[in-house]
Amino acid sequence: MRRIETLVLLSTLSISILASESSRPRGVGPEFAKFYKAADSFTCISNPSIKLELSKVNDDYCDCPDGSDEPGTAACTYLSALSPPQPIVGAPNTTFALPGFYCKNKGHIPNYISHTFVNDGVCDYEVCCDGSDEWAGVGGVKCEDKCKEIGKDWRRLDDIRQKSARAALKKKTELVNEAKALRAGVQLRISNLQVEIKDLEKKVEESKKKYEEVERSERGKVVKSQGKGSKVTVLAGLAKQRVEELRDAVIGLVNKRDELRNKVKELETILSTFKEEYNPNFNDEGVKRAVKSWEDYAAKKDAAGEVDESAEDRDIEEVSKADSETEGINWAEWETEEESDVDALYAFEEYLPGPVRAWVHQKLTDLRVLLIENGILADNANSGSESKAVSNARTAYQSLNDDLGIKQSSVGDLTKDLEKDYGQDDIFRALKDTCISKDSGEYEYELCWLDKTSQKSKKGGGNTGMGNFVRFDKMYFDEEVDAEGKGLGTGERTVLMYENGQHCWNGPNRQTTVVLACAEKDEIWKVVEQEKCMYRMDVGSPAVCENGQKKADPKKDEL
Ligand code: MAN
Repeated sequence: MRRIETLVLLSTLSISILASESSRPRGVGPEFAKFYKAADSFTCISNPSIKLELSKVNDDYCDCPDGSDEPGTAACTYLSALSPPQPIVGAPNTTFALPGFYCKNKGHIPNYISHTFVNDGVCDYEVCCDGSDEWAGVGGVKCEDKCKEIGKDWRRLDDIRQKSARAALKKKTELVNEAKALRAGVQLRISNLQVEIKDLEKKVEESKKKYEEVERSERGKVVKSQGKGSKVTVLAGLAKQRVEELRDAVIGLVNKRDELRNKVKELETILSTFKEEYNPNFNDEGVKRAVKSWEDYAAKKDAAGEVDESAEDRDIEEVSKADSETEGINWAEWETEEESDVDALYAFEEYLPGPVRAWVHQKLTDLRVLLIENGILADNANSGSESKAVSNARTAYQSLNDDLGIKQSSVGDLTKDLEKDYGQDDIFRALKDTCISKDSGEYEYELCWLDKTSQKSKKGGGNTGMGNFVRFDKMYFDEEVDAEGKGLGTGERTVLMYENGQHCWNGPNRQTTVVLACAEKDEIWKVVEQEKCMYRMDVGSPAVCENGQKKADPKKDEL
């Protein structure tokens, strides 16, 4: 298909301009008619110093440096960018004054075709449906006027396109409204949270105060040990346990000793009997040695005399007795704390009449706190045991404070979300977290709006990340739009950049350029891997439709 260089679609020509059509030279569009009105001469449009006879217009010879004297021929086509450079002697200006050869296209839409294609022997119905570009019949070519049928077909397709464009715009409006509602929802959540935070801050302050008060007043109280007790009491308990263990060990040893003593006595009796009864005439060396050893042992024992162990035995017996049976330690005395003077004062409260009791109690507590704070009394709070009242107050304070922290961080997150770029009209807020997918080649591709892109091989295996959304961008495209309206068309398009996907073996981290064009529904049209692991996704979405936007350049698909 031939590439048409310069085209200007003229769908809004005024009737008055059309009325003067017949008086214009061939190839002149209505907006240039005024330059060709003079009855006696023609002045080059961009070079008013050059005046020509009227017969020089469309005489297939290029006189004006801007080509304006040849609106209906290809004589000046060397002035176009595609023409080979041809230096024109003395030409001050080589910019073409006209956009092209004007095809009236009656029954369809008037259009300009590049002068290059005028009388080139090819019917360019895509642009000139009336065949007027081949007026000279070069090579015998005859281009009949097809504007009626082409125009009819175009209008039918245009009707579909317009309907689709209206539906797309309606969808877009819905998305914008949805995004507005979502934004309002976030704002509402923030303001609700702010009210809750204010209330909570008060409660936290109160509960903190309460906790500190309880802690302070508990400090002033005499803590009656529940279970663990004071250091002395604990020590007394441990000492009592240890003494009992040692006592048991002594008793065990005494029993063992008595057992061994009895065994020795028994053996001595056996050996003494043996010495009395053995036969000295029986010359057995072993027996003689044993008798001799026994005699030595007995002699040594006699020499040492009887050892009186009764005192020692008495001591052991005394130590082995329980403390309650002797004059030993009175553990009960150590195991219960003695009442302090302050305790006595507290006990004294009980004798006071009701109304006075509370007042006196408070005064006593304050006094005790004062004494603690001035280092005169020991601080119960440091004793390691916390009263239930203090721990309850602390838990209540901490839980309110934690709740406050959570709410404050939610407000932070939501505020950041409001500042985040969700595209024009905040529209992608409505699409965020939704995904669309497409089967293409050996992969299934997925696009999750403002989140990530991925591919999944049909042969199995997991998802491969093709990038995470980083930013919006704009890029210019000049591409085709198919009969169904799918394609990027011509113009600046919104682009979503997805970067830092899964690393590509021997390559970069995968990334995807998602190019958006207006469509009735969200749809991935095409995925191409332009370079290794660098993908481009062409996607249709109503989110990028513009009011009055020409959805597709009709130059290719309309005919
Ligand atoms: C996978 C896919 C392809 C990519 C190769 C690179 O097969 O992600 O798109 O080209 O890895 O090794």
